[in-house]
Formats: sequence, C-alpha cells, structure tokens
Amino acid sequence: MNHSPLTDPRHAVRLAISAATAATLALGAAACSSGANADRPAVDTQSIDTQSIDTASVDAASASTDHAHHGSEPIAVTVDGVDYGFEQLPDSVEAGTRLSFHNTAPTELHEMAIFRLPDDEDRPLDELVELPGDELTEILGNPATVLLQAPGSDEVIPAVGDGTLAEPGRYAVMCFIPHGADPDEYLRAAAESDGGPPQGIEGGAPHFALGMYAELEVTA
Ligand SMILES: [Cu+2]
Repeated sequence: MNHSPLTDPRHAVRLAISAATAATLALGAAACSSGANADRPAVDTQSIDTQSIDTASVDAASASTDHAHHGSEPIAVTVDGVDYGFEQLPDSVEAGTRLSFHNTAPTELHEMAIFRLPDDEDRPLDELVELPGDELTEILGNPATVLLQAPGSDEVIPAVGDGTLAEPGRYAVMCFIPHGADPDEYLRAAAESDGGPPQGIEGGAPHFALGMYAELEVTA
C-alpha cells in the first residue's frame, strides 16, 4: 500500500478548505480585474492574510461530522455540480434542510460552499460576484457548510458542516476551485500548506467566475 498524507480525507480537506477559500477568493479578485493586470501574480497575499476563515470553527465543524449519524437531518436534496454550475438546486428550502452534493463533472474537482448573506445585503449574487475579492470575502464571511467531491468519487467530503442550513435567510452557493486545477494535486498542496493557500497549483479563474454560483433562499 502506498499511503499518502491524504489517507484521512477529512484531515486533508479540513486544511484544504481554509486554504482553498483564501486562495480562490484572492484569485477571484485577480480574475475580476481583466486585461491590464494580466501579468500580475494571481494571488494577492494581503487579501489572503486578512480573509476571515476561522480554522478553529472549521475544525470543530469538521469534527462534528464524525458523529453525523447522530442528530443530523436526513439528506433532503442532492445538488449536482457540473462544469460550471449547480443543477437540481431548489430556489428555496426550509430551514433545517440538509443538502448533499454530487460532482457529475468528468475531470474537475468541485465544491458546494454555502454562505448566509447579511440581512442588510440587498444586491443580487450576480452583482456580488463581480466585486473585488476582498469585498466579496467580507460580505460572505465564514461558510455555513462546504461539501467537496472529486470527479468520479462516491465520497462527499464534508469540509465544513454536513450540508444542513439551519438559519433562514438568503444564501450564496459557490465553487472556488480554480479552473483546470488537478484535483489530487490541489488537495495535496492544500493539505501541506498548513492553512495557507495551496502553492504552485496551476489553474485559472475560480469556478464561480465561470458561472458556478447560485442564490438559495432558506425559509423559516
Ligand atoms: Cu467547481
């Protein structure tokens, strides 16, 4: 057997998600500024340093999924990830609904990262995804839940939460994986980056910049 550092996928992705979210939000900022800035390095380290993913809460959320069989909602809706969007995603679900995620794409790693938007935020997600990365990061805050699935895998990786959306409100459903990134390389690099962004990963714009985002209403 050839054991890699990713023998425990939860451990790997627990690290991956904070790194992935940081890096791809920064990449998003770069992706949004087109043309003239194309020669700039894609990753803006300052916005990574100041972005707000709380690794402690990610750890706690991840740990809680070890006991996901006890007390969590049954899966009510499975959302498909495609190149590049979400399918089978309802417009609205009731609070307490648990979503699952199925990556149907042939080669791309996809994730379903879901953020509750602030109550005083009225702009449509179409507008928010065009904002500079640090502004978008601040609006999104920490994700309510993040599920990933590698292409061709049967295993859903619960990086944050278990897919349950407990609180009513307006949510953003997004994927931050860089276009064309190698799934194994990406997850491995993220696991080794100790909470920072994965280094040396080839890839383009985050998938949300290619249209992989959607709004979801969670009703009381
Ligand atoms: Cu994706």
